[in-house]
Amino acid sequence: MSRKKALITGITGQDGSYLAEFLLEKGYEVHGIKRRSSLFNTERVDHIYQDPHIKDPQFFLHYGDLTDSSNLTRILSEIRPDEVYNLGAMSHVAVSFESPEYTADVDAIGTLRLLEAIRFLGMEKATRFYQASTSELYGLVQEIPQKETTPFYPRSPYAVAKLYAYWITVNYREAYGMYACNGILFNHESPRRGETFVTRKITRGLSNIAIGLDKCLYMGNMDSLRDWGHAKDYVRMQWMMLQQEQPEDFVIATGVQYSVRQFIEMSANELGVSIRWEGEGVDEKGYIDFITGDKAPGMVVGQNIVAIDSRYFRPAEVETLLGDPSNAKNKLGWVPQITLQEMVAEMVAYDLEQAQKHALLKKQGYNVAVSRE
Ligand code: NDP
Ligand code: GDR
Repeated sequence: MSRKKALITGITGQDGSYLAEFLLEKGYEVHGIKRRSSLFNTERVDHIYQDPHIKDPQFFLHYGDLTDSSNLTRILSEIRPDEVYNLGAMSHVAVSFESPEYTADVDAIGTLRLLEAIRFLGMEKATRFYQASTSELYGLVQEIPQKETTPFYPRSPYAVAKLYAYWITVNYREAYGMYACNGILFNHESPRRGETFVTRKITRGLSNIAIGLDKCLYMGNMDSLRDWGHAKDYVRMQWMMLQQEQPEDFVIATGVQYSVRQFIEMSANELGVSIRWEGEGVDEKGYIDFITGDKAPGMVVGQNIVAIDSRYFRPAEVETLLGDPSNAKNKLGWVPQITLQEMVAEMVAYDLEQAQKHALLKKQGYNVAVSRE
């Protein structure tokens, strides 16, 4: 039997890289679309890159962009994949307020371009389609916890664009009988998470401070509540959703909620540091209460390591998200395997190692800049 072929948009991102690994392990031929950039942008998939000169390669990257219909049509017609995973997106909620039109072009119309290319090529009965939908669709939440039937109320240009993508996926399923479905995924993180999303900003920022490369972490709304899972658990579910008899949309979440402030405390604890909070609202600050162990040689008791900066607040906020994954559990047997505690430990360990490497370079006289958002 010939290998199944998958095409992943957004393969260079967090989820794309884990999904590519997962599908290669399952024996798939994996194709991914990468964007041209002035710097290498394949760091997350370099470890699975295969030299195209080897015999029988299983991993391929194609230049492309979700804003370019002819390019998408050509790639699809050349590969004729069994499964398409549309993970590519301008995925940062705060940035979508700065670039709303581009976000709509990529996240909303980009999805339409892919679906329409599949239909135009007559592949709508052969190719299965996964759309990376999001808990941001719930925005100003209408029900707690949120499930597949909870009404949407998007609160950012990103979420509004994803709302279009959600419904156009449903529409192609109903209109053309396509196997197309939405995974409504709640926040999921990992050491491969982009550095400007809140969890990674925290684990990286605190690790840099622990090693003495930075002084203070500047945050936005720390009262925000999220349902955080691990990306590895969530990409497994993306694949499972395309293996059912009938296409269906699923909520993927852990069913447990924490605040940004709690995530900071958990990350600090991993470094052997306890935080004392003082002040209210935008004047709130986090000081080091005590330190145990030797993971944080660059920190001192009493140091102010967390402060608020109003520029990290959003024009409209999603205050609380909590998913109900019962449907996925009951119908697909999906249960997340990695706990939040384990994930925080993994992320802090990774970022601490990175910080230690940077500190070593700095000690040797190399110029190391700690970039912040
Ligand atoms: P990332 O931001 O890590 O990755 C986004 C990917 O999309 C990158 O590969 C990026 O390329 C690519 N991309 C951006 N713009 C374009 C474009 N114009 N054309 C083609 N590709 C483009 O996101 P995640 O991996 O975290 O998320 C994957 C998907 O799931 C996204 O659609 C996101 O919106 C959605 N989602 C994510 C959740 C999460 O918590 N992580 C939760 C719910 C939904 P490059 O590397 O060049 O920037
Ligand atoms: P989110 O993720 O907007 O939920 O979208 P993000 O990690 O950016 O923010 C989560 C919450 O933390 C608050 N916050 C901050 N956020 C950032 N980035 N930086 C800060 O300094 C900061 N301080 C507080 C935010 O206001 C927010 O409430 C992610 C993305 O992956 C989307 O693509 C995906 O669809 C959703 O998750 C589900």
